[in-house]
Amino acid sequence: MTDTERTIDEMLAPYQDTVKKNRKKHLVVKNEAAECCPQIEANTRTIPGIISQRGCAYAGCKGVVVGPIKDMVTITHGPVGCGYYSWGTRRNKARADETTPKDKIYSQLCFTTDMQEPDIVFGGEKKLAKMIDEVVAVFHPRAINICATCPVGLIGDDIGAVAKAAEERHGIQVLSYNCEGYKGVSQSAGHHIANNNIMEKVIGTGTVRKPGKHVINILGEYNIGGDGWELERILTEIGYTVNCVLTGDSSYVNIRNLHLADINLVQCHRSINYIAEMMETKYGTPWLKVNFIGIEATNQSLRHLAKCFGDPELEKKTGLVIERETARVAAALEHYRKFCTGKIAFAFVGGSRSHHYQFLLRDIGMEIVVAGYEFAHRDDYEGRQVIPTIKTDADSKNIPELHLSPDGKLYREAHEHLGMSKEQFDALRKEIPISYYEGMYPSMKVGEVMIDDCNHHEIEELVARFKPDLIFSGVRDKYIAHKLGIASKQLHSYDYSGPYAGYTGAINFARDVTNALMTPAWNLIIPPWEKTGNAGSENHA
Ligand code: CFM
Repeated sequence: MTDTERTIDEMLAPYQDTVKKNRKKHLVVKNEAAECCPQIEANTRTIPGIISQRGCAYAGCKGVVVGPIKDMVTITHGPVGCGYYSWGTRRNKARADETTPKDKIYSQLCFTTDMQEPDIVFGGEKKLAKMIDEVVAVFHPRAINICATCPVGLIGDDIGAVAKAAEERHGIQVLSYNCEGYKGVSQSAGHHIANNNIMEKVIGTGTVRKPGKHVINILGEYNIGGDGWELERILTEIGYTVNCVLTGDSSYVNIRNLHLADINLVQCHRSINYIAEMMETKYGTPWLKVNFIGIEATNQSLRHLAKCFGDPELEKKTGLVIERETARVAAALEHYRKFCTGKIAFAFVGGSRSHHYQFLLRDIGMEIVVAGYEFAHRDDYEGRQVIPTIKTDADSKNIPELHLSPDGKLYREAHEHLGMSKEQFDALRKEIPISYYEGMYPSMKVGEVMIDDCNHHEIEELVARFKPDLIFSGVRDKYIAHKLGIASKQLHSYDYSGPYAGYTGAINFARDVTNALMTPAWNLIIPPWEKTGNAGSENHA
């Protein structure tokens, strides 16, 4: 038994037997002997009573996928808290949209029906219909999203019928999402529900392909702290036309034209792989897994993308941009690397960043030794090849699966989308990750830990064993780290900083990490028990 395996046994020791058995399955310590990733349990219900870091289906649908679309108004049908706490709290930035037909848009607009007790007793459909009318009259959105919260499903409000009637009254699309918070086991269910609706109702309804030789979409990039803008800067310079970033700084008008692009890049696999896969089935659009977090990772993703078009000019320009940008940031990174080398970190984030940031941290000499996803699925840890073997349970059966078939008019083979022969495409598939994600495991080093749906107790125990220099997390666990006397950075919101993607992002990140590591704050704080030497005798009055 290794030291780490012993630590994990000790960490699980205080649990009851059933809890211990359950939690053990959510952990993998990378082991030299294992050729491929051992099976990890993921996307299953958190044990009641354990406070983990997860959110709800509504958060995944409204907060993550549909809320950021800037020319749609999103209505939260529910009590005020769900709408209030999901408005403006995720840093998915958007530029002003001055192309809207009547009113210019300066911010993503979200409203709530503020359900009260009478609405719960007598139903909230009329209130919702009235709100849609007001929203149309005042804001003239291109389209509307209605997101359900828990009580809507419990009392049986038919938001689909309200949406349909409103579409007829106003002549714009009104989409309803049955993303009641209790659906599934986490926000992951909400991603899926949002993906389904956008796929079924919006993608494919447009007819305008943006001008340009190589038109691409970036899926699963939410422009947190401006990440998406950094990617657009790089990709546009190389010669691509970015049709749409889904859904960071995205517009309904561009989402309608998603199917007219040549390829989908997938940054966050967890939240958007459904659309990538469904578009492949329906339109034949190929997708490529990319990671633009880290210099080497960005360079590799750009090289892979360039290969997809068999265009020597594009490959040449890609090489030049990579060379220039890598050189531009080299000195700054070298400076920060002096402070960061040899330091270790934990990362507890949703469903993709704990993997993506491993590359950027290695660029500055650091290592993530414990990597946790809140709500990822087995494929995000083990790779997509395990998807056919994943057992569906009662919770996942709650989420509808769309079974699509190729579109009679719009379907084209993947190689046709990329303007190459079938043979060329088959050769390409062997070389780069087209329609494939290998998951986090191959990036972990021996002795490092992958942990699913981690909780407060486990974080404390892992800290005691590994003594990390920095903990990357969200706002809820940031202060656990601080109370343990360890620097912490939010990897969801970037603590008001960013972008962290691409080249410019790498410098911002290295600077912020260096500041966090070098602050003398942790040595200036003396906990009361160390002052007195006796925890029991401290007088807190
Ligand atoms: Fe994808 Fe995200 Fe993430 Fe995610 Fe999220 Fe997020 Fe995240 Mo917070 S879509 S899975 S549901 S990369 S909001 S932008 S940071 S938990 S790791």
